[in-house]
Amino acid sequence: MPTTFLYKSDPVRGRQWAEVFRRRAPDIDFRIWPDIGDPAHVRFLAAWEPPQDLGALFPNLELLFSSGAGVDQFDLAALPAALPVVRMVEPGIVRGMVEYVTHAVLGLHRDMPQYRRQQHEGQWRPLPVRPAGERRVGVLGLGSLGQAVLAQLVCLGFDCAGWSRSLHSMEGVQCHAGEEGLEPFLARTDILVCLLPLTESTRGFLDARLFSMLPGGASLVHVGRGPQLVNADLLDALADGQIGDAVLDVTEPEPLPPAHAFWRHPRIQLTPHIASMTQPLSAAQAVLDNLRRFEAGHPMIGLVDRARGY
Ligand code: NDP
Ligand code: OXD
Repeated sequence: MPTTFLYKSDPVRGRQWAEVFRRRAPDIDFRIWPDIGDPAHVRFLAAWEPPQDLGALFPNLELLFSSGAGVDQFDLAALPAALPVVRMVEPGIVRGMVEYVTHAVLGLHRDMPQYRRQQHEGQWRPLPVRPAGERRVGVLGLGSLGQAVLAQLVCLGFDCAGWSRSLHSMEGVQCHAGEEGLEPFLARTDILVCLLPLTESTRGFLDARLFSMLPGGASLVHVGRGPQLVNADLLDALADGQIGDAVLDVTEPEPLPPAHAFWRHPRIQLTPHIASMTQPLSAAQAVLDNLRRFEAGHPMIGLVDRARGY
């Protein structure tokens, strides 16, 4: 039976995936939704939003790839129980995130938000420069993105720590884990970066309780998912100075309604969920490498644990 790889995401990027498959895997019939061909031939699907009722639509589907790093857009409980789900781990998305977070952390470290406010008020007022080694950066989430970001921040000389569900070990990074590791991790964090996946345990995680465990005036860089942040708690923490500045790439909802308080807040910098994006050429190659692993019976990179939700 012929093998179809079906792509259901941005069609412009899909055409770049098609070119990689044409060169590297001419044996696979690569198709872009809605041109599905014979549904019985579809063994592999890459999607941001998969179609409803996958099991009935594609009876021979063997793998579902997310076209992005997150899988929270999938209703995991509604997918066929035995279908393996694989998130996107590819060098392009990692590089983009390293650039974005490094830029945000350096900006906060060198007081750029404060200088912008001063410029607005016509004030020429130098602030003391603190060496990077005296700035404590903490990253929530030590997955493929959190670890790459930390490796770069360590190179820049920041005092770095990370927090995850299970305990990790990273050169130059103080690693903490689990509920008992959260308080000591937050207590030593001047710039907090959130790179957690959205799951039932991380929804609403960035709230008043968490902010109260940070040193007063700490900053937030949020690049995980909007629903992890309790918007009203951030506004309160900014109002009372518990949080000094926030850089938000993700919000709930996206986009924010025109009257939302975040748009014009003097201590919030917003970007429209662009911290990082899957790069089509390296993504198609990473997916093909995973397909080869799957066919050889080897573990795939980025296989989702459906019970954990990431
Ligand atoms: P990974 O799955 O590789 O890593 C997730 C990390 O979070 C792991 O270290 C995991 O711990 C930790 N974690 C998960 N749940 C918990 C929890 N309840 N308590 C403590 N730690 C937890 O994900 P990636 O690094 O690839 O991506 C992270 C997220 O970044 C994505 O899910 C997505 O939401 C976001 N993202 C945002 C983008 C943007 O443009 N803004 C672009 C790409 C991704 P452990 O290691 O112990 O399993
Ligand atoms: C992703 C994203 O998960 O773009 O890839 O947020």
